[in-house]
Amino acid sequence: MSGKVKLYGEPLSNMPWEDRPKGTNGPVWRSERNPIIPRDLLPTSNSIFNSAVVPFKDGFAGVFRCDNTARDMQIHSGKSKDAIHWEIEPEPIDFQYDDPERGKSEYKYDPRVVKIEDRYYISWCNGYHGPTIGLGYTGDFETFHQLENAFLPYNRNGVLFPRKINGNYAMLSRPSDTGHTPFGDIFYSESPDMTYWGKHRHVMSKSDGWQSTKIGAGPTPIETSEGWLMIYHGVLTSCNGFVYSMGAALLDIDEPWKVKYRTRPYILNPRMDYENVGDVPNVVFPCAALHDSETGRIAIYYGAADTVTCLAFTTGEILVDFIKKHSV
Ligand code: BMA
Repeated sequence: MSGKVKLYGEPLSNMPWEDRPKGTNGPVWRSERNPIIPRDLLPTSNSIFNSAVVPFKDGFAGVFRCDNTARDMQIHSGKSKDAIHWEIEPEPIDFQYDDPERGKSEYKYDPRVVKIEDRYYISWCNGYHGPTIGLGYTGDFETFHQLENAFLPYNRNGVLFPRKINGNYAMLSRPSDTGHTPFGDIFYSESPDMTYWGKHRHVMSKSDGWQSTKIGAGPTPIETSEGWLMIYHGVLTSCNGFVYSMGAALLDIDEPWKVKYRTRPYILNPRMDYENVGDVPNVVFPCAALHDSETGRIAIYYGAADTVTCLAFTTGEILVDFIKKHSV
């Protein structure tokens, strides 16, 4: 790639891309095709948002948050040739498990997906006597296996790193409470086996402005020559309710609980109609990012207004430069 910031990982020349529109200078710009997934792509869906995608074979696969018209929250798998037009399975993912207690799930939402070695791991917010972090995996996006919940309730926004760190699997999460949490910091945990999680470390707290109420990790962190690039959401409490924006930070490669830089301004905030109007207004909520190690291009997938799924673009060079120049 050009410039000096290197994104590690596989080349991904078939990922979606749109150049930054002339006359704009923000670090992240929206797809002109937004929203790429309408709320009613499935006949039974009330909304499809806060969803995750990964490269798969010669195309892409994903796990989608589909709230149905009874307002049950479930996750569905899907496939795509171009990562823009999606075929989503009409039925929720039917996880396999041998211990019935392990499979208990009152609801599932906000999935993330990451390939680690030869498996695609899925993390989501799982209802088990309150929200906690559900974990599962698949090799083919046909058969899915459910693992133990990573933590006790209450926890949300569990995001796995794409490789082991210090010999262990690693995850970011956001301990919380039973309801629509009015607080929350990001923590880091490690596991030797994806079952037992420990070595918990505090990563970062809420700050001021757009991230003054709570924060939570978003897409799988991207390994770069400048540290782990973590895109996250931050929440401000306005007199009209919560406002969800997007920010970014650089974490130490070997000790990711150490924050090197973090943006004081947001990198994207709700300002388009599809972000300001919907089931929950004023929300941009990132859950996935594709990147191409050759060109440094990044495509961010985010839910808008808890209703539809959208796409935005940046590059490693532009985003890392912005984070460093505008750090808290
Ligand atoms: C959070 C989660 C997200 C949602 C956001 C805004 O607590 O429930 O799924 O997008 O609230 O409603």
